[in-house]
Amino acid sequence: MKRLLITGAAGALGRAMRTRLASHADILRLSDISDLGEAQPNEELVRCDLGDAEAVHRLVEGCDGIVHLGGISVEDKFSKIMNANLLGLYNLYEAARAHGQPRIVFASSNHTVGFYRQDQHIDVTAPMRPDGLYGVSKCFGEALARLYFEKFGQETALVRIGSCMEKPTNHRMLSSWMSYRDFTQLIACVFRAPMLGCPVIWGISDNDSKWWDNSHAAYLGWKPQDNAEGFRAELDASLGRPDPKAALHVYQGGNFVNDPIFPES
Ligand code: NAI
Ligand code: 15L
Repeated sequence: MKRLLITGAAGALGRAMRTRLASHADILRLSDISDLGEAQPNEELVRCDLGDAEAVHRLVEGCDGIVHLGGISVEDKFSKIMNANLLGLYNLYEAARAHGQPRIVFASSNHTVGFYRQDQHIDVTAPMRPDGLYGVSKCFGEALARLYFEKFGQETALVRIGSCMEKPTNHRMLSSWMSYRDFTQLIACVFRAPMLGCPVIWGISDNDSKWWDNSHAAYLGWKPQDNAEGFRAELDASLGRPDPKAALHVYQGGNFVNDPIFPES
C-alpha cells in the first residue's frame, strides 16, 4: 500500500510497529499527541490530539490503511478516556468516511471481557464483560466500528489484544500474550485479505494455555507462530507459584478488575 497511518506511534506498541511495519507501505504516517522523534526517509510525523476533529480529518486524508493504536491504554479518569477513546474514535471514523474508507485495524482490548474468569473459555459470541471504564471505551469502539460497517461498509479488524509486549511478564500472560511478530503478521493479513468485514479477533499468539477461540477468523489466513509457554520456566523461577486466589490469576482481565473509578479532581 502507498500510505499507512499508525496512530499512537509514540507508545509502546506504536514504537514496536513503527519499525516492523516500515516495509509494509511506501510511506508510514505516524501520529501521536506525544513526541515522535526524528522522521526516517519513508515517514511523515504528525502531532495530533485525537479529540481534535479537524486535525484528525487532515491526518486521515490520503491514507490507504490505518492501524489505530492511539488513546488511553489503561484505567484512568473518565474525562481522559472520553477525549481519546470515545471522541477520538468518532473523529477517526468520521474522517475515514470522508476520505475513502481506508481499512482500519482497531486496537481493542481483552478488558472488554475482563470479568470472565480464567477457567472460562469463550469465543466472540460471548457478551462483553468490561472490567473498567477503559474496557467500556473499547466496547464503545467496537460498537462504533460495527455501526460504520453496517451503515457505510467501513471495514475494521477489531483486535482484542491480550498482552502485546516483548515477552510475558507474569503467569496470566502465558494465556494473554501476543508477540510483536504475530501482531505484525496479523496486520499484514488484515490488509491483504480480499474481504475483511468487521470481525472481532483475539490478539494472542499460539499459546498452549488459551481462553479465547479464533476459529471464526480462519479466513484471514493468520497463523500465529509464537507461544508464551516457552517462558513458563523463566516465570516460575522469577515469580514463584502464582496465588490462585489473586485477581491476577482469577480473572481474564487480571488486576484491572480491582481498579477504582478514578475521581476527576
Ligand atoms: P501506550 O499508552 O504506550 O500508547 C498509547 C499512545 O496513545 C501514547 O503514545 C499516547 O501518547 C497516545 N495518546 C493518548 N491519548 C491521545 C490523544 N488524545 N491523542 C493522540 N494520541 C494519544 O499503549 P500501548 O501499550 O502502546 O497500546 C496501544 C493500543 O493498544 C492502545 O489503544 C491500547 O488500549 C491497546 N492495547 C494494548 C495492549 C498491550 O498489551 N500493549 C493490550 C490491549 C490493548
Ligand atoms: C491492555 O489493554 C493494556 O493496554 C496493556 O497495558 C496491558 O495491560 C494489557 O491490556 C493486559 O491486559 O495485559
